Order: sequence, then structure tokens, then C-alpha cells
Amino acid sequence: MRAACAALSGVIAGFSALAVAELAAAVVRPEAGPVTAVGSAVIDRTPPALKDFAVRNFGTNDKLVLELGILAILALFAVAVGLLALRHRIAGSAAVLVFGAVGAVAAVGRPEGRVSDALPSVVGALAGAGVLYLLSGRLYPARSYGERPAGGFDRRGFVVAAGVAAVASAGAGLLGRRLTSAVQAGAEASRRDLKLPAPASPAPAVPAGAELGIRGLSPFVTPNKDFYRVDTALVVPRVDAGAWRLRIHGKGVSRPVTLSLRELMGRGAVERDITLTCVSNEVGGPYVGNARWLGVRLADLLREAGVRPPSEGGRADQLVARSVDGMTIGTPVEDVMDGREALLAFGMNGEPLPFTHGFPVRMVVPGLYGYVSACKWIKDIELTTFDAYDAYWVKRSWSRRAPIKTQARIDTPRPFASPKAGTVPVAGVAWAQHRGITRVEVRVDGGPWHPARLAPGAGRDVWRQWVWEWPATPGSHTLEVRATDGAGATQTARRAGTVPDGATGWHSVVVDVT
Ligand SMILES: Nc1nc2c(c(=O)[nH]1)N[C@H]1C(S)=C(S)[C@@H](COP(=O)(O)O)O[C@H]1N2
Ligand SMILES: [Mo]
Repeated sequence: MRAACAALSGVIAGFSALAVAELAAAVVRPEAGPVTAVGSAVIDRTPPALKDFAVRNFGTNDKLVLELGILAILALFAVAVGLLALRHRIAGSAAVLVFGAVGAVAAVGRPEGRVSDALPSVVGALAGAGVLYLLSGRLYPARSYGERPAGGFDRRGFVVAAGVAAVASAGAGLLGRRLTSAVQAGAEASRRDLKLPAPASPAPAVPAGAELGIRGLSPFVTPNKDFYRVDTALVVPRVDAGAWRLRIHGKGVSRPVTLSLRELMGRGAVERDITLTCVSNEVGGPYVGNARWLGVRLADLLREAGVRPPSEGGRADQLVARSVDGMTIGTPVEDVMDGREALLAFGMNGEPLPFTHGFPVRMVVPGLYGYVSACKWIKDIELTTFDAYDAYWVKRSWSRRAPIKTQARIDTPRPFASPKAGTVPVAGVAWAQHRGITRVEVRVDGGPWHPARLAPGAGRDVWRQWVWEWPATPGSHTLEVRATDGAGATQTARRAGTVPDGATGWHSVVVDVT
């Protein structure tokens, strides 16, 4: 009984610590909460293979899994600390403080960490240690008067104290949540009220027929709500559009600039369809999407700031974009300034960027994987060199440069589908951004390649739908697809994993025709 109560007091102390930390984090900033801070520190230190495993198996839920894992571990330790406090009251409380120190170090050690980020963990740990000290005190036999209640300790006293601590902590936690959402409400209002400018240069018309209209085929434009999301943010940054600024500075910048969103949007917006792809996308994977972006040409801004690309004698060959959450993304200056539509985007499919996709402004560069081009929640652009600086993912063994590799994906039929014998449309999408797709071929069971019908192209930065009418015969069959890009290169059959610069190989699907 005493042991059970000791375990319970550990759990309540842990709960108090987290709840009070949540309240403090609401005042400091949400990212500084201990669970988020430790989770982010884990993400920062996750080896690429494990990160890819998590993205692959949990998808966008990888972060939820991580936070639940941390909470489960904390719960176990809370029980242990509660039991420890039964032996050594002081040692138990000291152990809680050690956990607080871990949270504090994790929070301050983040790329954008400040000393004040330690506060939530420290305050929370003090509260947790105090609660444990008080509760475990109730579990010791009453010494005075020699009058021992049955069971060796004051049960009523314990239950009352535990109840008070639990309720007070819940109150603190809820208040913290309220405060956080009040702070975020400002950013949400700034997004709701944002009026996007009309494009001075509208997107070229999408040719009729770009959408083949086949069941099971990915739509030509990926709706925002279905657009894949890949980032390291445990708490989605909610930036107030009015307070947002972008700074451009560094090597070869003769006229550094700082821009507000209003100034950026007043520069004459261009609208372009650009297909985004993640380097963590396996052959046949889901981390690719096509959207209509609204923004300004980054190259124009850079020229005005005095930047010249290396091919014109510029000193900086790398552009490092920094986000409000400390992500760093390094892009070749030459690519940004070679005439392609590299954008600082504020609109996505007709609305302001969703918070999850980088509100208020992100980068989009056709032809480069997201981790070397597509910085969300951007706040700073520094011109430097690849020799002088390695960005976030490069420090974690991904390549410095990573153009998107040519890929074709079979969307329908689905793996292990059982279509009826007869004509079965085999269809999907193919992409080779900034080179374009010129041919897609399909083969069955390793037989001859059949040319697929390509939907009319919407430009070389955009994926293309394709279909091949398959005269399917009963039995189990393997379908394979390969694409050829605008430079005439056909996708290699050689299978390679995503690390360090993107997967290769042909997508294949096994189906059972009935
Ligand atoms: N701030 C920030 N920007 C980021 C990332 C990130 O983790 N943090 N991830 C990058 C990666 S790896 C990709 S593939 C794209 C994904 O953009 P999306 O989530 O809008 O699809 O964003 C890029 N920009
Ligand atoms: Mo990515």
C-alpha cells in the first residue's frame, strides 16, 4: 500500500512538473516546454537512417510517436522516483531536479535556443520536487504522540494532499494551454486577415487534359490539406505576419535588406506551378506534391542586394536560409539565379501558406529536394560558401547538393489489387523537375517496355500524369514503370536508398488479375 502510494506520488509529482512547465512555457515560448525541447533535441540527434525509418513507418505521426515515447519513459521514471522518495525523501526530490536539468539543457541547446528557454524546465522541476517532498512526507509514519494510524501512515492526509496537488497541477496545465492559444490567436488572425496580391505574372495556363481523370490517380494539383508535410518542428511555428521580417545579408551583399511581408508582397508577385519533392521519398513513396505558388522571384531580390552568381564572379556559392525554428537550408546560389523560378512564396493554391507549410513565407526552388531549397518559416538569408558552412541536414550526413532525381510512380492499380482481366488502366505521375518528363514506359513481368500516354506537359518544373491501357490476363503480375527526362536520360534501374541524395530504382507493383 505504501509502495503504491509512493509510486502514485511520483506520478503526481511528474504531472505537476510538466503542468507547471507548460504554464511557464506559455510565457517564455511554447517550444521551450520540456517534452518538446527533449523531443526536438532527440530529432536533432537522430541518425539519418533512423529518421528515415520514423518518417517511413509513422509518416507525419512520427512526432506524435516521439512525444508519446518520451511521456511513457517519464511515467516509468516518475514511478521509480516516487519509490526512491520512500527511502530517501531528499534523494527523490533531487532526482526530479536532475530531470529538470535535462529539459533545460535540451531547450537551451536547440539551434535557436536562448537562456530563458531553460525556465520552463527549471520552474517545473522545482514544482515537481516540492510536490514529491510533501507527498512522500505523508507516507512516513507519524512520529509525534507515538500514535500510528493503521497502515503506518496518515492515509487521509496523503489522499487529500495528492488530490490537491493533482487538481492544482491540472489547473496550471490548462491555464498554460489557454495562454499559449491566446498568443497563437494573434498569428492566426494575421493569417486570416492577409490579403494576397493579384499576380503581376499569372501562372501559365495548365493545358487541357493535364488531368487525365483516372480513378486512383493523384490529382494534378495537390490540395493543401493533402500536401505532404516533412519538417523537424514538434510545435508548428505560428508567426505573426505583421511582425515578420526577412533579412538578406552576407558575402557579396553590397546592399543588405530587411523586408516586411507588406514590402515583399508589394514587389509584383509571380504565380507558378511547381512540384515539391522530399529526399526521404522512397521509390513509389508519398512525399511529393504539386501546388500553385504565389511569391516573388528570389533572384531579383538578390540582384538588388548586389549579389552576383559564381558564374558572374560572385563570391558566395551557397545561400543559407534560416527559419524561425532554427532550421538551416543551404542552396546553390547559381541554381537560384540561373533563371529558374526560385520563389519566396506566400501563397499556396490560392490561400496564404498554411502554418504547417511555412506561413508567412517559405522558399520554393524548382528542381531541388526540399531539404536543400524549401525553407519554411524563413526569416534570414545569408550568402556564404559551401566551404564555410554546412546546413542542418548536411551535418547529418546528407549531401550538400541534391537535385531531384527522375521518378515515375504507379498510383493505380494499388499493390496487391485484384482487377478483372481485360483492359486495366495503369496510371501514375512522373517528375524530373527543371528537366521535364518526355517519356514514361511500363512493362509487365519483365517483358517489353510499352510507351505510356503522357498528359500534356505543364512545364518542366511540374509533374506529369501518364496512363497505359494494359490488356490484363488472369494471374499474378508485376508492373514496372520508368521515366525519361528532358535531357534524354532514362531513370536507372539501380536501387539506392534515400541517404545521402535521394532514392533511385523503378517503382513496381504486384497485382493479382482475376
Ligand atoms: N523550417 C523548416 N523548413 C523546412 C523543413 C524543416 O524541417 N524546417 N523541411 C524541409 C524538407 S526536408 C522538405 S521536403 C520540405 C517539405 O515542405 P512541406 O512540408 O511544405 O511539404 O520543407 C523543407 N523546409
Ligand atoms: Mo525533405
